[in-house]
Amino acid sequence: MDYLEEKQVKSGIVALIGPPNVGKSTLLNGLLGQKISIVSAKPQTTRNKILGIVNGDDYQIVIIDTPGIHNARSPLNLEMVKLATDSLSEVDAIIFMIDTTFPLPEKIHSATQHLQNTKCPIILLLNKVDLVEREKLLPILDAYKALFDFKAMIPISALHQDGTELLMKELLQILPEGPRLYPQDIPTDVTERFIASEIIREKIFHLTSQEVPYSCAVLIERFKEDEKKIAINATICVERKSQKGIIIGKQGAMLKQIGQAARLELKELLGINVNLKLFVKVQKDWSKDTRFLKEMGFG
Ligand SMILES: Nc1nc2c(ncn2[C@@H]2O[C@H](COP(=O)(O)OP(=O)(O)OP(=O)(O)O)[C@@H](O)[C@H]2O)c(=O)[nH]1
Ligand SMILES: [Mg+2]
Repeated sequence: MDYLEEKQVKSGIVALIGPPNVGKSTLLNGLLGQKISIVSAKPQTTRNKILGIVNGDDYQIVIIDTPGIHNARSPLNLEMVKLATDSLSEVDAIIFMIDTTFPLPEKIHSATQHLQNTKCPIILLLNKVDLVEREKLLPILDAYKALFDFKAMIPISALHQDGTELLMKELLQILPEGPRLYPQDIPTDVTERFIASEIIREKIFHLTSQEVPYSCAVLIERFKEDEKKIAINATICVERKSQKGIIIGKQGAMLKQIGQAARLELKELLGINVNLKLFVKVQKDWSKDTRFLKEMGFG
């Protein structure tokens, strides 16, 4: 068993935090070279902690992608923010990411508050620099320098994988020597079942608008693999009857579109044909229902 070998490498755990929609999940997927965390142009896409394990010959960096930190009110959002802030304890380093196109430090004050009590080194990533002119970067860097004593400040483009080498270099300087914490051949701790539910949720984020994606939770009812295919039955839980109509669409058109997009991507990700059946159910006000949230793994 590879992972029990005591070879000393640079190894440690890094929390990836920041406001919603700044590009955290995009960065994680880019560093891993494969998609494990869903991405959308809407804020609050990620709802769970997603662990990505980046391996090299002489390092292993375990990166925790987290939900965006914001001023949450609803029970679901409070749980999401708690997941993110709880992840700050017992890590070797923190990556705090901001979106350089929304650079104002005052706006992200609530997120930086959580950094005050941490003891480990914090790297500031200024993401989406592909969208800003270079000369605009300097004043932004200065503003953040005044706000907090970051170990390093790195402008990057997670989307174009620009600047990520510098990030890796910084992380390797920070991380201690030790044994690998995970086997070398697994990129994540999330199950294929979880990835299936997330990909379906991502398609809902891409294809629907307003409150609808936030009112959807996806439960995998069946996940059965044979030599030729994986059969997946999933239920999309919505909070109200009107949302059920939107998810199903005219003559089932929306549900069909969600199913097709999810099936195609799952086929590629899992490397096998996928037989996907989707159902829609009203689970009244589930995002405020602590019992349901517990069933979903929150709290
Ligand atoms: N132009 C540009 N867009 C980016 C970059 N990184 C991420 N994005 C886009 O920003 C949006 C949000 O990306 P995500 O990775 O989902 O952001 P997140 O921080 O994980 O968001 P939450 O999970 O909601 O907290 C998506 O539309 C991405 O394609 C970048 O470097 N440049
Ligand atoms: Mg995310």
